[in-house]
Amino acid sequence: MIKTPKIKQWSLMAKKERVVRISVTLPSDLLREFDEVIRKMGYGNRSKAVQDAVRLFVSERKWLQEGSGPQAGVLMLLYDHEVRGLEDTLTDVQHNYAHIISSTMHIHLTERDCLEAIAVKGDASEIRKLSDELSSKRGVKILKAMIVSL
Ligand code: NI
Repeated sequence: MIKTPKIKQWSLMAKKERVVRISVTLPSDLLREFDEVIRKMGYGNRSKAVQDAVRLFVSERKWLQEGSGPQAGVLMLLYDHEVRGLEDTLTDVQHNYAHIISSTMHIHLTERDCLEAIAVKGDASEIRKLSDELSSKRGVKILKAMIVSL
């Protein structure tokens, strides 16, 4: 049997998969906003936009549920560097996970806010542990993850 990488199988499947019609109830304001956004993006029809939105949602949340296996991506962290000891703590945590962190980019956003983009590659459970440790620190305002399974 020829083994193709998972990511390729997935994109092929997305193209060939049979489609199913569903009916969804939405608040009218949300639908209006959705239509406005997709119109500006140049979508010709709602179905394609909904498919893309669902796909994005699935890939964004799925990594959190996968117990193990290789993953890669970026953790984006927004924090207040004036919270005492936070910067040192975040650095310490990252040193503990040096085996899965390829690089970190630090951006001084405002007087107080710092943005860090942490590139990660490693086992799902390790990435999740790192993400949880970072986001639970006082002074960390947002942690967003963009992770794909390999
Ligand atoms: Ni900074």
